[in-house]
Order: sequence, then C-alpha cells, then structure tokens
Amino acid sequence: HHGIRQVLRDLGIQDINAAYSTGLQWGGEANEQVSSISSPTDGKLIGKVRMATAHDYEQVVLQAQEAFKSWRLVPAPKRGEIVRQIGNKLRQYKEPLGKLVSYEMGKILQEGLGEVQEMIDICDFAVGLSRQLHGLTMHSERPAHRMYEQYHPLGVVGIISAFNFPVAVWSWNAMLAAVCGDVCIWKPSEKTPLVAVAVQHIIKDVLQENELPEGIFNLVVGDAEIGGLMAADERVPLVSATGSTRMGKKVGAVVGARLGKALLELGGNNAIVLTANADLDIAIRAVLFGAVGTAGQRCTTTRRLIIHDSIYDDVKQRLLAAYPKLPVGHPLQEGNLVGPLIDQDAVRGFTDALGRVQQEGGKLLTGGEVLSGTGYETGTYVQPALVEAENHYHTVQEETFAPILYLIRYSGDVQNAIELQNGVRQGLSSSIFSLNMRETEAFLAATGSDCGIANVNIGTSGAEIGGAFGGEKETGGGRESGSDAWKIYMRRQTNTINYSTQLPLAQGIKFDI
Ligand code: UN1
Repeated sequence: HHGIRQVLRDLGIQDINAAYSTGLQWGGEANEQVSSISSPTDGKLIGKVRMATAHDYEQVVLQAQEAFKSWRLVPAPKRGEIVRQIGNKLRQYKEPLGKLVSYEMGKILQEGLGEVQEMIDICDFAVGLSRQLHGLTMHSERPAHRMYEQYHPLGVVGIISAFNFPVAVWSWNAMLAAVCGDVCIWKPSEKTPLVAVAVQHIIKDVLQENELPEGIFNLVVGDAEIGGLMAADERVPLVSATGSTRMGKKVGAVVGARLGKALLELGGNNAIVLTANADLDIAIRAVLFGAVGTAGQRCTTTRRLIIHDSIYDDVKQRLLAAYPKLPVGHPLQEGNLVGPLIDQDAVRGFTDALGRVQQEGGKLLTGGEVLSGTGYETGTYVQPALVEAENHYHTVQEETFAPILYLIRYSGDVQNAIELQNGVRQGLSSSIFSLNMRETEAFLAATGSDCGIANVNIGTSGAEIGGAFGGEKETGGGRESGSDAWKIYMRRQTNTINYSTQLPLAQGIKFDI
C-alpha cells in the first residue's frame, strides 16, 4: 500500500518481521514479546518488532559504556565529521524516511518530510557546534593564577521520545550528545518504533563506514518498564524525556531521587492571543496550522485562542468558514492537510474531552465527529473541533492531544489576555498577533507570557531548531535543540592553575603554621 514495502526496502529494512530490539543485534533472536505495528492511516500491519527485555537493556548499557570510553577521546570536530556524514545520509533518505514517518505516525507527507528536514538541520547545527563547545575564562583574584572552565563529555544519555515527533526530537538530543562526546540509548515510543529502526539502520551504516562501534548510538525498543530502568540507572547521568506531564513527573522523580539530570519536554497548553490590532489575514492562517496541523498532536499545537471582544465575532466567522472545509484524509494523499489520530485511545480522548467541556458549559461550534465511510475505516480520523469555552474549565486546563481549539473571549487591555494565557499549569509555547508594539512588548516583558516560547505575529508551533526549545511549569523546564542547550549534555569543570612560587589562599585567608 502506497509502496510502503518499497519504502522499507529503500531504507534497507529487508525483513521487518525478523525484527529488532537493541542496537546490538539486527534480528535473529528468539522473540518472546513481539509488538505488531499497524498504520493509523489504513490499519494495515507495517511490521513487527521484538520488544527489549531487561536483559537486552543491560547489554545495551554495557555496550554504550564501552563505546563511551573511546568516543570521548575522539576530538569534538572529528565527532562533528561523523554527524556531518549522518546528516548527508539523512538527505539521501529524506523521501523514504519522511514517507515512513507519515505512514507510521499519520502526519501528512509534507510534515513527515519536514520532520526529516529538522533532523538534517540539527546535524548541520551540531557540526558547527562541534568547534564551539567552549567555556569562559575568568580573572583570578590571586596573582599568577589562571582560572577557566571547560566542558567534558558526560557519558551515557538516555533519550525517551514520543510518537508525535518520532525521529526529530530524538535527533535534537542525539546529535548534540554525539558532538559533546556522549553516547546515547534511545527508547522510542512503542507506537512508532519502525521509523526508529530505520534511522538506526542509517546511523549503523555511517558508524560501520568509519569503523566506529555501534554502541555510540543505541536503540532499545521497549515499554515503560525499559524507560523506568533507564530513569533509575545511575550509569545514565542524563535522561531526556519527551511526552506527557504524567510520564515526565514519574521519570523526573526517579531521576531526581538519584540526583541524576533530567531534561523534560512535556505537555503544553498553548495559546494565541488576538488583540484588536491583529492582522487577521495572517493570524487566521497561523491559527489553522497551529490548531489542526499534525491533527493537533504537537506539543506546540495551538489549543486556546484568546480573542479580543471587538474582533471575536469576525474571528469566529472566519474559523467557522474554514473548519468544515479542512481536507481530512490519508496523509500520503496530496491535498490532505489533516491525517488521523495515532490510535483509538487518542480518538476516545478527543470525544471524551468534547463531552466534558460541553458539560462544563462549553459550546461546540463545529466538528467533533469521528469520521466513517470510505477512507475512514480505521476510525482514527476526526473532524477538528471548535469550541467556545472559558479558560478556567477543567477540560480547557488540560492538554488533550487532539484537534480541539477553544475560543476564549477577553475584554479590556492586553494584560487581561496575558493573564488568561498564563492561567494554566503548562508553559510551553505562546504567541500574540498585534501590530501595536505596546501590546507585543507587554507580551514579551517579565510580566508577559510565562512560556519557554513567546512569539509575535507567528503561531505557537513550528519552532526553528536554532532556538532553545522547551517550556516552564508543568512542561518540565528542559531546553533542547539550539542556542546553548548543548551544555546539559556535558559536565562543566572549573580549573584554577597557580603558576607562582607562592600559595595565596582565596578570600585573603591566612593559614600559616
Ligand atoms: C513536539 O511536538 O514535541 O515547534 C516538538 C514545533 C516542532 C517541534 C515540536 N518544531 O512544533
């Protein structure tokens, strides 16, 4: 179907049913627990994967630790050279890999290709970074002393990734970790392991071509138990986890209890503020992409639209005109903009939330149907919903990973809109549409948006890789990808060197015997 067998062959996956579990072995082993992966787009079986056991996990950690011993000695720009080759291989495989992302996860092909592009871009970023892992030098308070800091590789980095960005978010972590001299163990979402297997194949080729151990990049396809082992494992100094706040609280607590480092990228409840001074022509386009793109399954999806009284009816009419026309259908078919939800559970989450919000007083304006009939046999396609609601409703306060957009009215000045925007437990992404600089600057000020990402005249989703990505409050506080996010993947060391014949003590302390 849609040539997916050919796609798998193009990716070098000859016999997916022979399956994979770890970075150690490619197929062959007797399978105890096998997971069948079918596409949310048409319900067809794509392949089966052997789930890793605790024993497999143990082997992978040992392999990773062994690889770290040599990888950390490779000069950082030489590590960058390996990442450059990975980026080139990804360019070569962009088309089939993007297709597989689209088919296994359900996002439209444009977004599948965009996801692979994000991987390529972070490779380029990491290559440049490999020559810029620098610390600062400080002036010592003591004569003939020098003080500086340096960054050393950290060790084994655990990466837990989510189904919605099944490969890109891993690459943000893995490519930075790699140039930093770390090795990583990747536990992809159980819902999207095949694309992870495909990526591991690509990586494996690069490592083999360079006679490097495969233990630099490891893959463990497993369930929450494997994630739990990783979180508790003192041999894994950093665990980077993307997913729900519920998952992050568990992982964060376990990592924290052993004083490990956790990089958490969790739920969002992202709002766009439309003030009376918004350019509605661009704003509506941003709202549509943010709210229904990826079928509402991005952590940066626009979930709340905070609209000024004076333009409320206009905005509502424009959205009401657009929503019923949204092309919902097979994501590999050109022209469709909204694919399926990942599975039946997600569909239940969507319909439950719509039921609950209406009980709380919300008004469903359009959409909300689970689609049926030709092309929709899987029961995973839904019509994106528009709901008039109030910010304090329990349902509005939660992140429902589905295309529901809550329209929320505000009056008075922009500070009232900011209060509503900040009035949720999550703090990932936010944006304001206004041509009035007093309003936009208020939104960006210390008393403005409390999110990790705050935009002006662009939407909440689709961040570039060059910036630090992540959010505050229940979003978990982690920052990944660009800017100086690399620092968490290294250990910082402060060095003070005395080249005098004396031993002066800091703080002027006299300690002479
Ligand atoms: C996610 O949904 O976990 O900003 C990541 C965006 C994408 C990344 C989303 N670049 O929407």
